[in-house]
Amino acid sequence: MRLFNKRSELPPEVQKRVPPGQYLTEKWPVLHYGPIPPFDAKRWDFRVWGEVASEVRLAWEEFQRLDRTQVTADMHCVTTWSKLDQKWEGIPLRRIVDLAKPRPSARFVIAHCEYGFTANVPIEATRDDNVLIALRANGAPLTPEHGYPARLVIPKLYAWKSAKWLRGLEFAATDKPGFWERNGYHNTGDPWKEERYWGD
Ligand SMILES: Nc1nc2c(c(=O)[nH]1)N[C@H]1C(S)=C(S)[C@@H](COP(=O)(O)O)O[C@H]1N2
Ligand SMILES: [Mo]
Repeated sequence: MRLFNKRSELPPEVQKRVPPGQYLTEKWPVLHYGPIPPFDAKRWDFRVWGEVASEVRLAWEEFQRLDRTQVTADMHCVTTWSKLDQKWEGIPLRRIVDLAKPRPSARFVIAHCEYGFTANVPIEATRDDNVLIALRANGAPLTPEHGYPARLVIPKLYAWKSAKWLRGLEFAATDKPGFWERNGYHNTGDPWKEERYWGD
């Protein structure tokens, strides 16, 4: 297994997929604050609320039966590692939007996770075809440390927006900075603009 480090040593076609200031890794690091939450299929539910025409509450049984999609996408962590060609399988965010029908007043999406962790994005960032709620990664169910049973994946933003152990989505009229966004990380987090920290 090769572990490239310097961006300048990568072949040009790979280099152009690695945003400025990032290093390529072939391992998949684990990064989060706090403990890994336990999963109880009987108590788990997925909720959508806020500026929506129909609130959603799905039990695990129903949630994991929603139609799935597969996405291959690169992953960029603000701590400077990038991992190319992650293979995700899960529920396209579009499917959740169809169920909940956000009102025109909905301008932000707040991901709500176990233990009160949240991450905020402008609603536009959730409209790409490769945004999904992943249940599987690289051919297997998510492992507990990578977000089992479900995590948000928004490939075009730094990976702290790809909230693990996701339990719900809130559509909001006003922005609500999430956990990392309140703790020094940039509110938007576009890796191609190196929006890493407050003031970048
Ligand atoms: N619930 C939760 N999700 C989270 C985090 C967290 O602290 N809590 N950290 C984020 C950060 S900073 C990164 S880089 C990615 C890392 O995902 P991975 O551990 O699967 O590589 O998860 C994101 N999702
Ligand atoms: Mo991160």
